[in-house]
Amino acid sequence: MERTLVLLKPDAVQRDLIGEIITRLERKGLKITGLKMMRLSDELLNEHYSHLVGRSFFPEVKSFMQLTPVVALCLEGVEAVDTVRALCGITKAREAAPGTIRGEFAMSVQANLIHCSDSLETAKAEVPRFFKAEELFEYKDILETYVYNSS
Ligand code: IDP
Repeated sequence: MERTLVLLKPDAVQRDLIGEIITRLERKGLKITGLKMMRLSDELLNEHYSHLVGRSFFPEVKSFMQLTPVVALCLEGVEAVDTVRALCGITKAREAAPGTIRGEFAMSVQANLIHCSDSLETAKAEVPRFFKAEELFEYKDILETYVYNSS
């Protein structure tokens, strides 16, 4: 099982798409092991988007991510990182594939609704960045047998 981090960005919150997006992730078979609403501090955003520090649009990304609280999720599943990435679609939302979250609901590069970890290594850093150990839960999902069957 892998864990991955998802953030529902301020445009998802403002556009009342929280439920729609979580429903898609749940229905795919991903297990929610952490879920909360939070405001992102400057410090947290500098760390989270450290690969964008120095880019001309970085200040805009930061102020955009602070427009409203975001919804943070930790999702668990077999190959969860790549699976969630595929469900989200590419960064430039208007070119994201139909059927993906960004492809179905967004047109912008910046306001693209959702963040998800881009690799297992990143996920291992991002989950504890947003969730304390006591905010993550282990429980038995009775549908798991059917979600994966044998593989
Ligand atoms: P990702 O979110 O698809 O992994 P990253 O390259 O890590 O993409 O960029 C992080 C976020 O920064 C994007 O989701 C988007 O909101 C914003 N961003 C990326 N490139 C641009 C840009 O050229 N202009 C404005 N915002 C951008």
